[in-house]
Amino acid sequence: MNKTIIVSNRLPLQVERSKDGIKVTPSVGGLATGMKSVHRDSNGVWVGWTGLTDEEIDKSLQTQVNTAVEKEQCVGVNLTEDDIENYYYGFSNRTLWPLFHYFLEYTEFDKTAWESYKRVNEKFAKVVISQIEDGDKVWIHDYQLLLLPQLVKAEKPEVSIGFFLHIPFPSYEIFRTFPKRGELLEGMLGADLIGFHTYDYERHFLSSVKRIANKEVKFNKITHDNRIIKVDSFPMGIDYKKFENAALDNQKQNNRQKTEIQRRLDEHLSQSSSTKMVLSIDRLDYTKGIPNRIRAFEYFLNKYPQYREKIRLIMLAVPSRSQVPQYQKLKRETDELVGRINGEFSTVSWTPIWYFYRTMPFKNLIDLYTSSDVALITPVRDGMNLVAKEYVATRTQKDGVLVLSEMTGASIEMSEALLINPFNFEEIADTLKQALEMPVEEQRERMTGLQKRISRYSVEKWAEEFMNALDTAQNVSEYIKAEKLTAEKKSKIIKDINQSQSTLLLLDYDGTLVSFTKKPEEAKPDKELFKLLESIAENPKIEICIISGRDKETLGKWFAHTNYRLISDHGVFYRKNKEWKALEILKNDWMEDVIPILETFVDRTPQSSLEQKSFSVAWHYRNSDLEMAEKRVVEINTVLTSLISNTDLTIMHGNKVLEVKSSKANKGRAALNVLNEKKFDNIIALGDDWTDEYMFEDLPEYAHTIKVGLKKTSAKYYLNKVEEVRSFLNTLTNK
Ligand code: GDG
Repeated sequence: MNKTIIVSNRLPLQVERSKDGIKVTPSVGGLATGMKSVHRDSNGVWVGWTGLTDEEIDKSLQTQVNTAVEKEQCVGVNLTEDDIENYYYGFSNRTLWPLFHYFLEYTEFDKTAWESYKRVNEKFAKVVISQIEDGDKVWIHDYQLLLLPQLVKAEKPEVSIGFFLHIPFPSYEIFRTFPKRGELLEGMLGADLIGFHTYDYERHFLSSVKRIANKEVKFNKITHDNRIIKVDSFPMGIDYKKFENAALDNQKQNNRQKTEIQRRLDEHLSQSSSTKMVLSIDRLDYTKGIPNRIRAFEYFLNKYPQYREKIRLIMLAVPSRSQVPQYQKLKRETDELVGRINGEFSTVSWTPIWYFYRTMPFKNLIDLYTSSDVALITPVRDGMNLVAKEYVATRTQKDGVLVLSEMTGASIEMSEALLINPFNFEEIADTLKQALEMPVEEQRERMTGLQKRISRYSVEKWAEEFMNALDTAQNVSEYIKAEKLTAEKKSKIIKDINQSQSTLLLLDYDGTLVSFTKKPEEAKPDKELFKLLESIAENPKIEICIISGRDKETLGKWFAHTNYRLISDHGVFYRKNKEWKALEILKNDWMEDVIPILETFVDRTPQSSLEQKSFSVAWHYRNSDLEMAEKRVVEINTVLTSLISNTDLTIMHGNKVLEVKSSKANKGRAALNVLNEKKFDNIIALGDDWTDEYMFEDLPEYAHTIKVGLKKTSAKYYLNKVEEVRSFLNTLTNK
């Protein structure tokens, strides 16, 4: 049975050394719940670090650890102390985390940490690859493993790989500052499906893919390495039922069953009917906007003194990454701020902030959620923020107000919350007042809307949708009807050559026989290509015809020493027996109107250029910023369409080139011209471009039409790249 291999930095379990050896406790976090159906309920495997370094597990314990972990359907990746220092605390948390959360000033770039990150991603790749069997799928999680998709894809190209980023993907302007930006993108592009929490992160990623990696992006699909990679947003949900049920249990408990914290909370709330509690829960992380929140709370107490002694901010800050200096600094800052405000405002019976710096058991978490009138969640940047959703799930009476930063991914789905800008203290203070004074009917109305959405899109649903999308992601037949030119099909073509009298071999040039170069004039035929074509031409049953958009001077010069048929300028000129003739009588007086217009686009689009041919003008933008160039293409279309409306001119969109030419000439008409002249009972045609589609469409049914690259086509077959074309042509030589 096919399985899913889940990969994350940490395994969803705690491994501890105990007196009797090794103790493994499964953790019950949101991710583990979401993955349950693909992990526990099927024969899935989870690959990740156990939490113990190689130094902590001596050799004698290793087998015990492996066995204990295996029982939980997990496989450990062994990491050393040095790995944790450099890959985890170093590159992941001192480089990627701040960079992706827009904290450029905190982003350190250290070569040793980068090398370690690469090495550890390779360690993960080894373990993942060792687990893969035919038909398996791989789902990789988060920023610690950005290079892993490509490492796995390189070894196992047939395996379907999904990648999900739990943190924001920053805008191009931020991402571009990073020295290893290209490598990170290449790493991610090994996946077949790339998921983000929100459309904004998706949009930022696609922009970097276009502008840094120079890949073709159409809507949410990237063409790369002859694969189509799907990018989509999947807002992660929570285990809604778990939180709702825990809240219901909390209400049912009698005084004896209550926790110490619950009793203290009750005590505070019973002081008067106007006593209110405001809650915040987060890891102590600089992205969570903790100092802003405390300062805004201070501002609130000064602006609305009537709330003193009536409200209390309960702040649970969970220790996190305390080895990293910025986190130590944040801890000091938070301690000082809480101390100062409590010192300034406290009375004998009231302290404004209750501050807990620790983790709490789940039961206490529920005590806090269910006892708080307002949740005040103010991150300055947060991929999603599950705390906001958990608060909503525990409000079984449908009361309570969520005040949420608009910088969280969650805010996009939670429009009934009171949204705030975490940098605007005035707004936070006023919104907090609005929340505290909100009529119950309005609270219920807002909470009902939130609960409907959050309960529907639970973490299980999130995982299910991602897996469904992964299933269809690799199914490229959705877009491409052509079949792969397999060895079997190649043999059939060769058989047809042998059985027929004469075969016409129509070959496009750029992108088919040679790869694209930065400058079109550099893509000259190489020695090997000449040799290959000569060997084919030795077969008297095959006639070669190069059919290209290049001008006749260039083609004529390059192939001067051969006797191949040549068709140039997209079908305007035809060379046979070394004699050129015009297939179409075309004018070019329109150029004086079109060229000045295109020149204004060259001036406004850096790195683009104009090529004037005998009967067409081409605007090349392969070296330009693709995002900008694509906008220009739309503009050019608009400007030129009205100009050419009563002419026989047409605008053609090639591979990073836009060409204006007469519609009277095209490769289809030109190819038919050759066929009218001589009877060929077998035809093979290869091309990569949009312009070759005319040829594929117009050729008789018996032609073997072959598209180069994974693109929409009317051709029957496809090959991936120039190298594959050459290897196919080589089979035609019989050598
Ligand atoms: C990253 C992204 C994205 C907190 N304190 C305690 C405790 N928690 C639990 C909460 C919640 C989780 O931790 C925190 O999740 P968040 O989503 O709020 O934040 P990050 O840890 O930064 O997570 C974030 C997330 O990944 C998922 O993709 O939403 O944007 O930064 O579930 O309940 N749990 C217990 N005791 C505590 O003291 N038991």
